[in-house]
Amino acid sequence: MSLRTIKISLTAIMTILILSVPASCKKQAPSDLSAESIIPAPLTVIATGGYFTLNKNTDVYINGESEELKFIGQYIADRLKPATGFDIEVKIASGNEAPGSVILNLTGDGKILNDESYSMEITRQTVKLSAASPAGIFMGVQTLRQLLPAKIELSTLQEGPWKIPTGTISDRPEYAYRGAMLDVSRHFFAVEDVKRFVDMISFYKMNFLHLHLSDDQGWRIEIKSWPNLTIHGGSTQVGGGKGGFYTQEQYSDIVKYAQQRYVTIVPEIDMPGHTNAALASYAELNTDGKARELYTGTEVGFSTFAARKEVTYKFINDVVKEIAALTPGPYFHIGGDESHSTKKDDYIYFIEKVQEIVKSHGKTVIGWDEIATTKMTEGAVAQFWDKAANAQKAVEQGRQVLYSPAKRAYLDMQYDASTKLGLHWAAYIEVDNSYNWDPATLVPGIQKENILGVEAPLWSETITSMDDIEYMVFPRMPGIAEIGWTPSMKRDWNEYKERLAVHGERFKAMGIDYYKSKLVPWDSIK
Ligand code: NGO
Repeated sequence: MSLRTIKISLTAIMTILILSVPASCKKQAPSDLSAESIIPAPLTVIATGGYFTLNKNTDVYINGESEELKFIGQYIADRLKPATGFDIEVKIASGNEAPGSVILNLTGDGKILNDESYSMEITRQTVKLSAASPAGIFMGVQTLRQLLPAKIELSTLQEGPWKIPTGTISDRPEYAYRGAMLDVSRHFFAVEDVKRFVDMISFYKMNFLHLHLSDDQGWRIEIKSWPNLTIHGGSTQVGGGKGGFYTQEQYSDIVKYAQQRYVTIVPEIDMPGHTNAALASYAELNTDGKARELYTGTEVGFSTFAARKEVTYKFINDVVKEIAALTPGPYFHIGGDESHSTKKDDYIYFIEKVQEIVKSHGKTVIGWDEIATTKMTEGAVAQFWDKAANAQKAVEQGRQVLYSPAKRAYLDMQYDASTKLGLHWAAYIEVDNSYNWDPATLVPGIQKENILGVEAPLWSETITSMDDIEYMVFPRMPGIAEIGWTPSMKRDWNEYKERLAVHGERFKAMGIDYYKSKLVPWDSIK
C-alpha cells in the first residue's frame, strides 16, 4: 500500500468515526466530577466518569420527617424550575425513584441541629444528597447548583442538557463561622437588598451575616422603649440622604429569611464610640447632657457614650434586651472599636459592664479587637480587624478570635488605585491577596483552635446601591468563603483562579455586577 492510500483510508476511517458519534455527544467533554469548579472546594471528590441528567420527569424526593427538609426540597425545586422548564415537584421518597430524581436524605434523628457536613452520591440514575442535619443538606444543595451549567441560574427557559458528572463528594467546613458583614448605618439598605446579600453569601456556604446596625451616621433598628433612636437617629446617612431603619417586624423578617438559608444574623450595636446617632437622639446619653447634631460625614473616633452615668446602662440594657429577643442566633456584637474619645479606664469599665448585660440576656459577646484590652467575659470573641497584638491578648485570656484582617478581608478596600468605590486606608486588595492567606498562620501564637472563623466586612461609607455592593463583594467574597470552608492544604491561588473564572458565568446569570480582575482568566472560559 502506498503512503497516499494509507492516508486516504485513515481519513475515511476518521470520517466514519466522526459520523458515527451521535450529534448530542459531539460537544460533550469527558465527564470528570473532580474537575468541576466548586467554590468553596469540597473536601473529597471521586469521579466515576458518567453523567446524571435532569429530565422532564425529575422530582425532588425527601427522605426524613422534617419541615426544614421539605422547605429545602422546595427551595431547590424552585431554583431548578425556571431555566429547565421542568415541572419539578417535592415528594416523599419511597426508595424507588425514577431516573433523573434528586433525593434529599436526612440521616440524623433531627436532633443534630447545625452539622454542615454532607455527602453526595451522583449516579447515572439519581443524585442522592445525605446529611445528619438540614444545614448539611442545604450546603449540599449549593454544591448541586454549582454542578449544573451556569444558565441554571437564569429565570427564563434555557436549552439543556442539564448534565452533572457522576461520582461522590464528601464535604464539611474547616471553620464553624464563615461570614460577611454589611454596614447598613453609613448608608441604609432596604430589606430586599439584605435578602439578596443573604442569597449571595449562602450560595458560597457562608453561615453568618453580621449587620452593623448603628454608627455615628444612623441608628437602623427600631427600639420600642427608645423610639427617638430611629425617628431622629435613623433619619439621615453619609452625604445627607434620608437614611432609614428596620422596624422590629422587618428585622425579624430578615432573621427568618436568613435562617431558612442557614445564615445566622449577628446584630451589632457599636459602642461606646461610633454612637453619634444615639447621642443626637437622647441628650442624657452624653457626658455633658447635651444632644449632638446628626452627622453625615465619614470621620471616626469623635463620639462616646457617657461611661460613668447609670442611664447609659439602663439604655443599653433596654436595647440589648429588645434585640436579643428578636435574635435566635447566639451572638450579640457590641462594637468597641475606635473609641478614641472615651478615656482608657472609662472604656474598660464600660466594656466590662456591657459584656455582663449581653450575657444576662443569654447572648455571647463579640467585639472588635480592642475589647481584648479589657477583661473579656467567658465565651466572648474578639474580631481581629486591625491589631494582631489585640488578637493575641484575646488568646492569652483563653478567648477565641474571629478573623477579619482589614488588609485581607475588608470588602470595602479598593482593588487597586483605579477602583472608584471604596477606601484604601488598610491596603489595596486585589483578588489574589484577598484569597492567599491562612488564618491559622497569619498571627504568631494564634492557632486554628483559637480561631472561630473568618468574616468579610463591607463598610458602606462609599457604597450606596446594590450594584456598588456587588462590585466590591464579587469576586472577593467567594474566596473568603473558601478560606473558611476548605482546609488550607487544599487551597492554591493558581488553581483557584481557574475555578473562579468559571464562576464569572454564574455571576452574570445571577445579574451580579462584578469586578473583572485581570488576575482571573475570565475570558478563557467558553
Ligand atoms: C474600620 C472602622 C469602621 C470603618 C472601616 C472602613 C472598624 C472595625 N472600624 O473598621 O468604622 O467604616 O474601618 O474600612
